[in-house]
Amino acid sequence: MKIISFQVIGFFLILSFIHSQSATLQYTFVVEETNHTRLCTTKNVLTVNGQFPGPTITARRGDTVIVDVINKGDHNITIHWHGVKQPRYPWSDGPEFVTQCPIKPGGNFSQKVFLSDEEGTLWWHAHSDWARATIHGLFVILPRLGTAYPFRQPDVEYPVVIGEWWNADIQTVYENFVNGGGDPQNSDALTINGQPGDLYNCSAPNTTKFAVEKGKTYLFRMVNAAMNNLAFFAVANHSLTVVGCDGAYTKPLVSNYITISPGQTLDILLEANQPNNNYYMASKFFNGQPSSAFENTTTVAIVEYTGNFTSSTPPVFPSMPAFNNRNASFNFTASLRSLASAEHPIDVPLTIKRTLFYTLSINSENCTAANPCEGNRTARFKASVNNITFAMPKTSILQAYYRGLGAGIYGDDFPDQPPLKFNYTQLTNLSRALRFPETGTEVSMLKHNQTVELVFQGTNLLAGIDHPMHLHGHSFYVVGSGFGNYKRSRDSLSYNLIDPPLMQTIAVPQNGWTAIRFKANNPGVWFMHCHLERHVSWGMGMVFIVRNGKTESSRVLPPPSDMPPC
Ligand SMILES: *[C@@H]1O[C@H](CO)[C@@H](O)[C@H](O)[C@H]1NC(C)=O
Ligand SMILES: *[C@@H]1O[C@H](CO)[C@@H](O)[C@H](O)[C@H]1NC(C)=O
Ligand SMILES: *[C@@H]1O[C@H](CO)[C@@H](O)[C@H](O)[C@H]1NC(C)=O
Ligand SMILES: *[C@@H]1O[C@H](CO)[C@@H](O)[C@H](O)[C@H]1NC(C)=O
Ligand SMILES: *[C@@H]1O[C@H](CO)[C@@H](O)[C@H](O)[C@H]1NC(C)=O
Ligand SMILES: *[C@@H]1O[C@H](CO)[C@@H](O)[C@H](O)[C@H]1NC(C)=O
Ligand SMILES: *[C@@H]1O[C@H](CO)[C@@H](O)[C@H](O)[C@H]1NC(C)=O
Ligand SMILES: *[C@@H]1O[C@H](CO)[C@@H](O)[C@H](O)[C@H]1NC(C)=O
Ligand SMILES: *[C@@H]1O[C@H](CO)[C@@H](O)[C@H](O)[C@H]1NC(C)=O
Ligand SMILES: *[C@@H]1O[C@H](CO)[C@@H](O)[C@H](O)[C@H]1NC(C)=O
Ligand SMILES: *[C@@H]1O[C@H](CO)[C@@H](O)[C@H](O)[C@H]1NC(C)=O
Ligand SMILES: *[C@@H]1O[C@H](CO)[C@@H](O)[C@H](O)[C@H]1NC(C)=O
Ligand SMILES: [Cu+2]
Repeated sequence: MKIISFQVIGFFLILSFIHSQSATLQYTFVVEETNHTRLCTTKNVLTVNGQFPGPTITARRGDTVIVDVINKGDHNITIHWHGVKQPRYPWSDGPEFVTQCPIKPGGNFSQKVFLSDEEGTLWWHAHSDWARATIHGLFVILPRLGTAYPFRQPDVEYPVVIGEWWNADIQTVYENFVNGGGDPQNSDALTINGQPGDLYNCSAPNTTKFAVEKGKTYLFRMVNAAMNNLAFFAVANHSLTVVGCDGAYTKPLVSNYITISPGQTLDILLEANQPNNNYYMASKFFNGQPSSAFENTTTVAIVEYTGNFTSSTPPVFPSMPAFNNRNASFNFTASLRSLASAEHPIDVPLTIKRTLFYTLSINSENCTAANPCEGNRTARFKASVNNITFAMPKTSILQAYYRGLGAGIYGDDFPDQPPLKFNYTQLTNLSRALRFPETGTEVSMLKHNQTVELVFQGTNLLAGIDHPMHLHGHSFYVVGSGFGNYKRSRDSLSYNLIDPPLMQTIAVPQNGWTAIRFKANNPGVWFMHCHLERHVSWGMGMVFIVRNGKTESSRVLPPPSDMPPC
């Protein structure tokens, strides 16, 4: 008897030990060229472990994930864990030349990924040139053992990764884009889980399929991993219930369509409550700027009910907003709310110590004999934040900062306000002279624990367009947004300080503004940039350095011994 009851007690001790304990998980990512066939084109693409999209990482809240990244490709590479804050440990964050030098061909880097309060769906991707086109995958963060989802337990979970496929080599696409100075070549297809779907030639047999059973509930873990556009998404005849965004839970939001920007993630419940049939799931780009060059294609997958029935052919197609419906895009994003429950409380900064106002602009730079553009262009595109085009240094800002060797590599004068006030969203006759930005590598220094409000203001300098702004190292509360010019005396009154969504990537609306708040409680060097790849390549980015706190436990941890050298 005694022994048995001792064993029972021991069993419970082990259980409670498991409940409170975080795990350390191990993954190996081999970066290598592997052949893939899409649109009747077979080509070598840079992948992780041969997969496009790459492998899904699955962990639990608070776990540590060690990923050994081994570069067997012929391209410099870095990997970023998008949305993971990495408390006090920017060393593994990944943006090339911001927190590390790239892993060169033949090199390797063991990256420690420290989860903290993230829960839901995030993703990982390359952060080096345009390699993320094919190097990306989901990062699933389950609740801690013994805790449950704050919504109905789904019967099945499915990944939904929206991506893009180029028949041409992506590095060549990137180099032509940089050297030419114009827009990049459009991709040849949008994809769902790597497949274009049967609206594209030569793609029907491999269309992605999701088996569903009437009466069951499905959780779609979704990311927009596309390079250059926001996307609309819908499933025919089914409403979608959003329950999470960017690795944090939201109040259930029911909608017939969703908008998702590059970098953003959504957790979406779908109830299989329709007559047995096949239904298309579809996604297409959103772009408020109608132009002939706009990539106007649609990717589909098929939601297939199980059982015996005669399916509609083709499957039922969903209705989605028109590709340029900016109200539909804005309305969806502005409808997201934090769950803000007792189990998942929020902590919106109410007293602000630092107020920032950043303009986001598309700019111009004249082509000159000394700085020529291939082809016949007279000017190349640039982009800026507060009129500064971010110049990527040749060595890691974090390494320079940590060693106190920043001088000559970056300046710490990134301005809190734009240099000029003008009618940012004026539709016509904006002075051409405003188009030419300055270039520099400027960081903005934030004190430890400083509460920050940052208003992004989109401008119409060359072209107004949505900018999905992404901040590394922190999540932020999106407290307000609107079209037109931000006016503090009016717009701050309408802030949502009760249940604003907690995000790391927010689409600042075309010719509009978005206000975010966060606490700079994570010491380190953190990139902030537009997640449209062409815009960040044109220089729409800047860097925050969050200073160390006073205590040992609020300082940046030392670097690992295997940091790749420049
Ligand atoms: C990959 O595809 C290329 C182009 O079709 C071909 O030359 C090469 O042999 C293929 N490699 C492998 C390993 O299949
Ligand atoms: C990683 O790089 C180190 C240093 O070059 C080398 O000693 C080691 O063998 C490499 N490991 C792998 C798995 O490639
Ligand atoms: C499919 O192929 C046909 C014939 O080659 C071509 O005319 C058409 O434009 C292609 N459609 C797409 C979507 O690529
Ligand atoms: C479908 O995928 C298989 C396996 O990757 C590939 O061999 C085949 O060419 C693809 N079919 C089409 C039509 O793309
Ligand atoms: C986009 O495609 C749809 C359907 O093919 C077509 O009706 C629409 O005119 C196209 N829009 C543009 C801007 O090309
Ligand atoms: C967006 O919301 C506004 C205000 O609720 C409404 O007037 C408008 O019709 C909505 N637009 C779309 C496209 O849903
Ligand atoms: C660029 O070229 C245009 C047209 O030649 C000229 O008006 C403008 O001043 C130039 N801008 C700069 C910054 O040199
Ligand atoms: C540049 O202009 C010339 C003359 O108009 C034309 O022949 C040539 O094709 C153009 N080159 C490019 C790359 O557009
Ligand atoms: C700014 O530009 C917008 C759009 O062209 C216009 O409606 C508005 O009246 C302008 N505001 C001011 C203060 O000139
Ligand atoms: C950006 O700075 C340049 C150089 O000082 C200036 O000519 C231009 O007017 C500025 N533009 C804006 C929008 O501030
Ligand atoms: C910031 O807050 C954290 C947690 O409350 C605390 O540990 C740290 O010392 C604070 N830093 C400073 C500089 O006060
Ligand atoms: C790879 O990165 C190193 C810096 O670490 C740089 O010197 C080199 O030019 C890069 N190679 C390529 C192909 O970009
Ligand atoms: Cu942008």
